[in-house]
Amino acid sequence: MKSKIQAVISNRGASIDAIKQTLEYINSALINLSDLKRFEDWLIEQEIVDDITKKELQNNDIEKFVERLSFEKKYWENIQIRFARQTLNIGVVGRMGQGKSTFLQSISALTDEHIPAKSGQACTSTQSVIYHTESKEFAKVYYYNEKDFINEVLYPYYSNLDNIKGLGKSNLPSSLSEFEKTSFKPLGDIQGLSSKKEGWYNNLLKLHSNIADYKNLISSDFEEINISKIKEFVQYTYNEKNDDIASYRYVAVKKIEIFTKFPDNNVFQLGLIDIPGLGDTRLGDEERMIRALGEDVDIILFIRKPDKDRNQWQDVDTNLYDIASSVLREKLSLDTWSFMLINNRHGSIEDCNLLKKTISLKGRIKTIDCLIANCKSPEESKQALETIITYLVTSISELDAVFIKNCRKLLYLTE
Ligand SMILES: Nc1nc2c(ncn2[C@@H]2O[C@H](COP(=O)(O)OP(=O)(O)OP(=O)(O)O)[C@@H](O)[C@H]2O)c(=O)[nH]1
Ligand SMILES: [Mg+2]
Repeated sequence: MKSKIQAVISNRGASIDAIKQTLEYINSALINLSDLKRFEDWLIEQEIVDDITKKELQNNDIEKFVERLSFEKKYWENIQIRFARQTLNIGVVGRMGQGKSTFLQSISALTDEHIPAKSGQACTSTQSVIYHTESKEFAKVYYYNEKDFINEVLYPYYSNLDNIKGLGKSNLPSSLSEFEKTSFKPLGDIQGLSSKKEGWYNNLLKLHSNIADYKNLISSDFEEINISKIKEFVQYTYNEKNDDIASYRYVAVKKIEIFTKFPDNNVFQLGLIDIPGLGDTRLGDEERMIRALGEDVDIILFIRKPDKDRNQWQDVDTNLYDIASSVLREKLSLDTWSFMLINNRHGSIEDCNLLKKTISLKGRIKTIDCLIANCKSPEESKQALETIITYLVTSISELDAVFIKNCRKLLYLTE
C-alpha cells in the first residue's frame, strides 16, 4: 500500500508543471482582457468612434468572461495545491458529536489529551490535520493574521447582522484595535432579533469582550508546540458553573497540523483532517469547512451515528451533503469522492443497517460506499480506513483526470 500511495503522489508531482503553465496562461489572459476592457472603455469615453462601433464595443461582454475565467481560475489553483501535496488527505466531516474525533483517535492513537472527543456540547473548535511521522512528534499551530481574522472570523457576523445599527458589511473594522474599541449595545437593548440572530450577536459580543484571550496570538506566523499542548488549541473549554466557553484562545487559530506516529504503517503519507462539526451559533464554520474541503481534501469521510429515537436521515444530513457537493460542483461529482461511515456507537447493527438501506432514497445522499464501524474500536476503524485508502490509490488518478477534463471545458485547452 505504501508504494501505491507513493506512486500516486509522484504521478501528481509529474503533472505539476503543466498545471502551472495553465495557470500562467489564465493569469496572462486575465491581464490582457482587463487591458482590452480598459482600452474599450477609453475608446467609448473619448467619443472617437462612431455610434455603430460604440454599440459593438458595448455589446462585447468582456467583463462576463473575465468573471467566469476568474471563477475557473480558483479550480486550477485548487488542482495545483492538490498536485503539489505530499500526502493524500481524508477529510472527516459530520455534525457535532457523531464520532469524528473518536474515529481519528482510533486511527492515530492520539487521545483525549490531544484531540478530545467528548459528549455534550460542541467539542472540536479548530481544524486539525494529522500526519504520520517516523521522527519526533510535534504540532504546528497556524494563527490568523489580522486581515484574515477580520475577513474570515468577524466578517460573517458583520454581514449576517446587517439589520443591527453599527454592523453590516460597510462597518467591518479595518483593524483589531478598531474592533476592540467598538462599543456594542448589550443584547437586551436590541429589539426584534430572531433567536438565531440573537445567538450570533451574543457570539460577537463574546468575541469582543474576550479579545484579551486571543489578540496577542493574531499574527502572520505559526508556532511549533509540543503535542501535549494541542488540546488548548483544538477544543472548546467550558466553565463548569454556567457552561459558557472559558477560553477564547482557539479563536486565533486558523488550523493546526499534528505530526504523530500512527500505529498502522499503512497510513504513511496520509493526512487525516478533523473538521469541526457545524453548529448553530458560530458563524464562519461552513465557509471554513468549504475551504478545507476544496484545498486540503482528496476524499471525504462523512460520519453519522444512528439516533436513539427516530433513527432516520434528516434534512441537516442532506444539507451537509449539499454543502460538500457545492465545493467542486460539476467538476467532480461528490459520489465519486466521498464515503459515509455509520458509527455503530450504541452497538445496534439494525439501526446502522436501516440508515445504510435508506441513505440514497431517504437521505438523498450518494457516496461511493456506506460503511459501518464502531469508531471507538481501532480494529473496525482501521478496516474502514483501509477500504477508503484502497479506493483512493486505485481511483485517484482517474478522479484527477475527470476533474481536469471538466476544468478544461470552458477553455478548450489542449490535453
Ligand atoms: N462508545 C462509543 N462512544 C463514542 C463513539 N463515537 C463517539 N463516541 C462518544 O460520543 C461523544 C462525541 O464524539 P466525538 O468524537 O467528540 O464527536 P465529534 O464528531 O468529533 O464532535 P465535534 O467535535 O463536536 O464536531 C464522545 O463522548 C465520544 O466518546 C463510539 O463509537 N463508541
Ligand atoms: Mg470532534
